[in-house]
Amino acid sequence: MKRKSALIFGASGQDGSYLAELLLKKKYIVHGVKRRASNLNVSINNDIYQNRYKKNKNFIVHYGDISDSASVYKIIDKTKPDEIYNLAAQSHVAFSFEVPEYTANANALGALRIVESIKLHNLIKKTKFYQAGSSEIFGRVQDSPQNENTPFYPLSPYAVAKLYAHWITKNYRETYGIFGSNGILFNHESPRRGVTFVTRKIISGLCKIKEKKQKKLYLGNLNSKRDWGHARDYCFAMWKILQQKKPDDFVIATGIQYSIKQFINKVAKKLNMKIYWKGKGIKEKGYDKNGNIIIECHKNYFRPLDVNTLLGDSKKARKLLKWKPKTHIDSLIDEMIRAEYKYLNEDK
Ligand code: G4F
Repeated sequence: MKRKSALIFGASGQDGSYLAELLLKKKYIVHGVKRRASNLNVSINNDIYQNRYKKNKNFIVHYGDISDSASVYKIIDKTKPDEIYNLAAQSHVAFSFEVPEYTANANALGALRIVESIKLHNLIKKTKFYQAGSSEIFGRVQDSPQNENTPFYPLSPYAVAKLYAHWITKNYRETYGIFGSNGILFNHESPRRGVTFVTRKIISGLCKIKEKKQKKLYLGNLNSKRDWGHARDYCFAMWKILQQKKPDDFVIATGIQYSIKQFINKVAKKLNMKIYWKGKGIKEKGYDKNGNIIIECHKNYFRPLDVNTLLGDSKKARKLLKWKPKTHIDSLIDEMIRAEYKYLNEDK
């Protein structure tokens, strides 16, 4: 039987690495698009990339950039894959306020470049397309929990761009019959998460404070609530979405939410650190048992506009995809703490 082939834009990120592993296990030929970087020490995912795939002849690296039309068209024409996953994005919501145009180019027009290229290369009957959507599009939530029918209300340049990508995928599906599906994914974390995202930042910070390698952790809004799952489970959902007979849109979430402060308390408990909270708003501080301030809020980490609460209802995915999250938040935190200690020891 002929092997299936998949093309992943954003293959060296957290999700790209889990998805590539899954597809290789399923015997796909995997084409991964990666941006060329002058700095070789880019991220831990780069190591995953170098070490795990280097010798795998079923993983083929293509250098390109989602913000460059010619490279997108060229790679799609060259590979003519059965499945395309668009995971490439400027993925940091706070940073999108600093670089709104770049964010729109990568996150909104990136999706357009792919669907247009599927159309231009006559791949509509062959290639299925997965667009990585985000729960950020619910923004100022109009209903709770959020499902596929909840009205959108994006609150950042990131979310506005992701909403364009969502609609252009739907538009090409309805206009040209492209098999284009959106996964509306709620927050998903793992040891491969970048250190600027709040879960990894908290785990990394508290481990270092415990090991006396850092004195304080500075954060922003401690009261926003998120629905956190494991990236590995969510990548499995991406694949399932493309195995359906018809293209469709799916919310992928756990259905449980915690505030940033509750997440900190959970991590601290696992590290046998008790945190005593005092103050309110930006003045709220976390103290250790000796009265030292170990957590403080800093205005630099507050967003001009934040999404205060996100809680997903993934009933549709559970029913039609027969998908459900496998990893409980406690196991996710345990895995992230174990990995953090590994990184700390390697640093030594
Ligand atoms: O970890 P975050 O930066 O994730 P955010 O903004 O929810 O976005 C992530 O999930 C989305 C899915 O819904 C993805 F689309 C997106 O690409 C990304 O993966 O922040 C989570 C919350 C926010 O409310 C933020 O204000 O944590 C709050 N927070 C408080 N202190 C902080 C910090 N966030 C960061 N990054 N750094 C802080 O110091």
